[in-house]
Amino acid sequence: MTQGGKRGHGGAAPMPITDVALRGILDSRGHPTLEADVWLGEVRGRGSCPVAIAPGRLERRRRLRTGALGPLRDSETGRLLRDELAGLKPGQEELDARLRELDDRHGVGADATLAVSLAHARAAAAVAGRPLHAWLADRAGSTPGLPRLLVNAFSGGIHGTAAPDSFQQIMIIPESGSVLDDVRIALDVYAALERTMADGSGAAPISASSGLLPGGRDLAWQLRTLDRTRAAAPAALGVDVAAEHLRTERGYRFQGREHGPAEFAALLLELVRAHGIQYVEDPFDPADTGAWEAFLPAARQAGAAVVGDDLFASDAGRVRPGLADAVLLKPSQAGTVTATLAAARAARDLGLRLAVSHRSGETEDTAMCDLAVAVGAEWIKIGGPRRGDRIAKYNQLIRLTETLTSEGAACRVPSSSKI
Ligand code: 2PG
Ligand code: MG
Repeated sequence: MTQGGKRGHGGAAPMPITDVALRGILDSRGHPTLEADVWLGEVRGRGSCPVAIAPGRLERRRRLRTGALGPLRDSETGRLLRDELAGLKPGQEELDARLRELDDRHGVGADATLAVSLAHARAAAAVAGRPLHAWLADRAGSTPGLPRLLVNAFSGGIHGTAAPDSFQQIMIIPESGSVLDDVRIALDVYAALERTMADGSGAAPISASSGLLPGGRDLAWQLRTLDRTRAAAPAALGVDVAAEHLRTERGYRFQGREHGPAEFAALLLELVRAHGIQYVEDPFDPADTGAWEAFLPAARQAGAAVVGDDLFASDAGRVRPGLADAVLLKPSQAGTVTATLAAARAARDLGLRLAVSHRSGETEDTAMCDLAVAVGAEWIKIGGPRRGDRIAKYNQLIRLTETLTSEGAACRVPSSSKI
């Protein structure tokens, strides 16, 4: 990780923070979350924090602020942040260390620290005259690149029901070789699925992250339907098992039965082979490291990449080899921009791949797209292509594609390469 000023562009000296204003806004599920404005002189940056339906137990915690909407400048947290930060001239890393300390000491919450951290990053990028993705890449010492899409087709697990016993997401992974064509493929496949699912009014029910809700149709039906629908399109399949939420005392609850870890692994591998699944996220609970270790070589051999979400919780200190092929990054798990970039660097240092992900409750903030491009993530996961909160991300990715193409940046993983 590089300090501002030491590497290439974006090296403007840190500016003093002149003001910090916190406010309560709504996420895409209509739940309150936090947004922050950070002022560096006349320049304002803004950032907000998404909210998960059921966060993993290892991630940084939000602070519960029931019903806190509108200006929170003079709330306990708002005042504390302003008093502690205004007048400082910190640079991003120092600011983020300070924010972490304020969370550890006063429990301001990862929602407050991320909103302020991101707001500062945006303001600092503007002061340096750099687009956010380029400014973040300067900090991370990474080469920007365009990711492949993970498109939520069917939702289930805890995103579909209070008693989860199936995958949280089944995703299509378009593989045309260009982001714009990938978006077109995603739209076509999704629309075809939507027609299959539509009720009498022509509408199909969707989850918080805009995946289709299969209702009474079981997993076998969903996978069969996906195989048929994408038959003519260059698109692979991925799944988020979100196994932390399927954990029972002796194993995992899946498809109406409890399975021991070894039996569950065998069942997952059978599905990987039968449907050519190329991406498997969180196949086991984070504590079940033995199961992860045994699964990794078998999954690789079957052609799937294993990805750690709740396992690593976007925490550099948790990233270690032998468990997964890739680290999923969620800034709200990490709590600050610097901690997120540190997790990205820890992954790269071990030769692991990266995915950048939304949360089930999103705001209109699109910084996750800039982050994915900045660290050259192999994948980006932004939900199904429906509703404003997800579409805002697709649109930002479309814009970034134009910027990166005109910068002549390395465009992406070639379509021929296996994930
Ligand atoms: C995931 C995310 C996003 P949540 O598991 O990857 O889809 O879900 O925000 O509920 O953690
Ligand atoms: Mg997940």
